[in-house]
Amino acid sequence: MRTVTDQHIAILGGARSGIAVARLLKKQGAVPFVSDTSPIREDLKTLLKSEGIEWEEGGHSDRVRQQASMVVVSPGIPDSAEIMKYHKREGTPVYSELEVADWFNQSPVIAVTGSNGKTTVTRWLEFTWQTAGRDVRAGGNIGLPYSDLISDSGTETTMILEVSSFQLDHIWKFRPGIGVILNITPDHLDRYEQNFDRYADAKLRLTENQQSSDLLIYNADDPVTAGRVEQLANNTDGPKIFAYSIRHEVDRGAFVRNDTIWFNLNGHEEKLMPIKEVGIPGTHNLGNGLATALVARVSEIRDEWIRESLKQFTGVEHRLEMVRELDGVRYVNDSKATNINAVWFALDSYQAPIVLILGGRDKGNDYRALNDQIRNKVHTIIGLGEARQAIKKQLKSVVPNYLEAGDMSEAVRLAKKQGKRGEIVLLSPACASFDMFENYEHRGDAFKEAVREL
Ligand code: UMA
Repeated sequence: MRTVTDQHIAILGGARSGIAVARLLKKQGAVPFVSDTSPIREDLKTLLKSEGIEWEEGGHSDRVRQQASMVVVSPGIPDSAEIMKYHKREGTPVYSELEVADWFNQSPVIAVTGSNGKTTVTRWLEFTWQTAGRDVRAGGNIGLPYSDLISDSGTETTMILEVSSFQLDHIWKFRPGIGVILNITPDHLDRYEQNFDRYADAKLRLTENQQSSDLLIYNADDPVTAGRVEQLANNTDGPKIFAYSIRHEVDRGAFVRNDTIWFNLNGHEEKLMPIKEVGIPGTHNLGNGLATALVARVSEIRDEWIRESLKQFTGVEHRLEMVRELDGVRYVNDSKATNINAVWFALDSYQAPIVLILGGRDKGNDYRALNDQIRNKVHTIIGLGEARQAIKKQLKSVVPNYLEAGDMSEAVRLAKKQGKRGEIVLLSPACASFDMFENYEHRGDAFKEAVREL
């Protein structure tokens, strides 16, 4: 545990991460000061006031430039922000909320990263631990900051964290006992100078402080992840590496043989269960299930609880979430699909013809990566939000019917006109939500409300 008593710490960003870490630091005896370029929510200001934490809004003043011994940065603030450039020039120590929360954590940590599926696996692990009757907290990028989990957890608790590249950008000593890398596909390239290698480097930081008593679990079916992890394999001081694959058998980890999930641990093979019993559909979810099962198995959760959890888990909100069936058309909310790869997997999960609602804040996407899936399955695309122009330019010639909507309710009404019995209306935007919504949850809720009003 690190001592921060009486230290003046500048917290950049007064949203969920900033408020949570300010409160944690205050409890640890520090003097945090929260600063945001935008207005801070009233309820959050009330909370800060009640705990004696000072703040400013509408800009970063000299107080967060000159009077701070260290800075904690929220994940949403890019290194290109003027205040970040200032602290880089000055050499001020800058840490992410993930790093700082970890200084005060006593629980074993399982950290899950990847471009897609990390919320599903984080929640699935939490569900497995609950099924086994073990004490567990889940948080991180999932929406509940790590800092908020510290006060009511102890050495018997397992801390399961969804970790984003933004949170890893400013770690120093963060060292999960078990690290999980699900996949690395293009996302957030606007934050990494359009450089995919830099984004992959950020993801790999999950394991940079791991030691030989730690474990790293990775998806051997994902070429980028596998390539990166293979480079680590020769490091004798590094973590023990386990793989999972739905395509081939692995020497150490989990795999599928004759439609059955198997473990291979220390040269000993064990059968777990038939894949048809896994509760949520889609081949990518079989991979997520394997990741979950393997993490649980190496954490000494009994196979009967792992089987139960793999059967009973129903998935997460805003991720291929079935909202309603109306006139034979299924409406599916996949608002959490904020990159191209996630949309590819969403389209891959269905055999029926699809009306696809796509768009939001573009992150430098190449929508043409969806061409094959669209040609096979999608008869109508409804473009939404700032990305409409880019989508139209790249996909209009690929899809039979291209339409545009001004808001979510119009998009859903247009989709209803286009969707026929047996088909699917799918919101799977491939974009961030911030052009029209507070976050992807807000966007998913708007979709669900519009669908329920049909
Ligand atoms: N701001 C400044 N100065 C600047 C720029 C911005 O003060 O120069 C302010 C903004 O006005 C804003 C704050 O900084 O108020 C940034 O807050 P934030 O965007 O980091 O918001 P939080 O509520 O703290 O949410 C963050 C994560 N957000 C992002 O990574 C963008 C949440 O992940 C996470 O759930 C939460 O911490 C708790 O850990 C969301 C996300 O979209 C779900 N993540 C990305 C993803 O999943 O793809 C990575």
